[in-house]
Amino acid sequence: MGQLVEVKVPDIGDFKAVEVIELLVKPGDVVSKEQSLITVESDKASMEIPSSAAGVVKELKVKLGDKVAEGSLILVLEAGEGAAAAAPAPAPAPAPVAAPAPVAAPAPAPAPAAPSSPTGKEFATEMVERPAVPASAEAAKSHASPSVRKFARELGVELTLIAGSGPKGRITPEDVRAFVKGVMAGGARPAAAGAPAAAGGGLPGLLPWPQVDFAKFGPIERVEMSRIKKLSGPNLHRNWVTIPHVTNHEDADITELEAFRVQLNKENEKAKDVAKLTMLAFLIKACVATLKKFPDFNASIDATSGDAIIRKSYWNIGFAADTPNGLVVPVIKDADKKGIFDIAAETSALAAKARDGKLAPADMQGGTFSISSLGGIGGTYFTPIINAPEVAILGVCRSGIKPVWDGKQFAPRLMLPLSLSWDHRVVDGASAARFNAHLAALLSDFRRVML
Ligand code: CAO
Repeated sequence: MGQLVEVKVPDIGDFKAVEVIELLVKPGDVVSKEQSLITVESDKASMEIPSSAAGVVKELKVKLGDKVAEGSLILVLEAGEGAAAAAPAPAPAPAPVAAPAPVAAPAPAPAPAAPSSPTGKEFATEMVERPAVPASAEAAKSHASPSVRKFARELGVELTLIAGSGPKGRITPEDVRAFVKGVMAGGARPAAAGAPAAAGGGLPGLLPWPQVDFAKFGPIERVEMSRIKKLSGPNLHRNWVTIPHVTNHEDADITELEAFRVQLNKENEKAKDVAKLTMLAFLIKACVATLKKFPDFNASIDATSGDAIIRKSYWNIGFAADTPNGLVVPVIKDADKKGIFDIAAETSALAAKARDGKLAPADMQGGTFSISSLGGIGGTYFTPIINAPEVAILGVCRSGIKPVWDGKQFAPRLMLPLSLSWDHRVVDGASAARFNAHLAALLSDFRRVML
């Protein structure tokens, strides 16, 4: 049996009682000299305490939450072959890493390289001013020990994307593993897909989501989200946070168009197999004509390179359908080749299928542009979320009679509120304004759709 060696906390400067927040070894582990044994934390910094000798861990003398200072016994080692057992070498310097708060504050210029055996005073200064080198400035704010940082670096994981589950939001090795597993399993970040509960929905730099015991304030009911909501939520979240959305609003004068629609429906009231014409069907047709004039709105960003726009020479228009189980977006394929009656019949069939939960995946694929119409419900304007990988979506609200100046007087006109959200990486405000103006012109004189 090798000689027993006591490994103690070395000189850690002015820090008198630092808390043990991580045990990096357990009895039976073989450790090498300078291998990190425990992580301790003061209110300013955390650091790993390295071993002064090589050997096998016989007994841990500290537990999580203990307060230690210079000279505190960490563990007993059975010295290995060739280990400096009898006269252990002076303990190597602990590896410091600044805690989140001090790093977030403006830091003084980095200190010059530390001496190999810093004195307590020098080391204390070093802890605050020289954090372990993080992958990025943002990562420096993440709360993680040097070994976890090293582990994350080895796996190429950005620490800012991980919500720490340890005390004070500390990122543990298990958090890093769970993050990698989550990414491998489906691309969704655990924090984003699972719940906002983790930390700001997995977004870097955000505060943790508030954890409130709602039952403390009154009766509550927990309702499981529908399958559609569970699937669409993460998609909407991704689209909202990753696409730079801008929404342009416009009013279209649909006085004549609505009169035409009502007249046609009246004419066909008794006809069998003729679909009721809806404003949505006219909108789809007018959008196709507008998209042909502004092809960058019927496009996607090339996802492989990210530096090209793929314009599509087909016009498949999705429309948001509200169902008891949540929102779905069936797609009218080749809307450019279909007449308004066909489009009206198809939207009504797809909407019925959606309400019955019978849409097939193919019914919702291949869209190039979407429309979200709340016209039958109400509202004035809203900001629809772009349905990626599309780059624009038209929101439509309830039309109403408004006084419109015709050059001589105010005339009562039926105005349709339009809200176009667009991806600022692909299009800009000027083209969005032109898109809306063109669409509004088509709706106010539908004959122009044929031109
Ligand atoms: N202004 C005023 N009235 C309108 C209108 C508009 N823009 N659009 C429709 N209406 C009226 C119609 O005239 C019709 O009235 P009548 O019954 O008196 O004829 C009524 O509203 C219903 O319209 P509709 O049958 O034509 O249905 P629709 O085309 O408005 O809607 C569909 C079809 C599938 C789009 C709709 O059922 C739906 O699900 N809408 C909600 C979409 C949604 O949730 N979007 C939000 C997404 S973001 O969360």
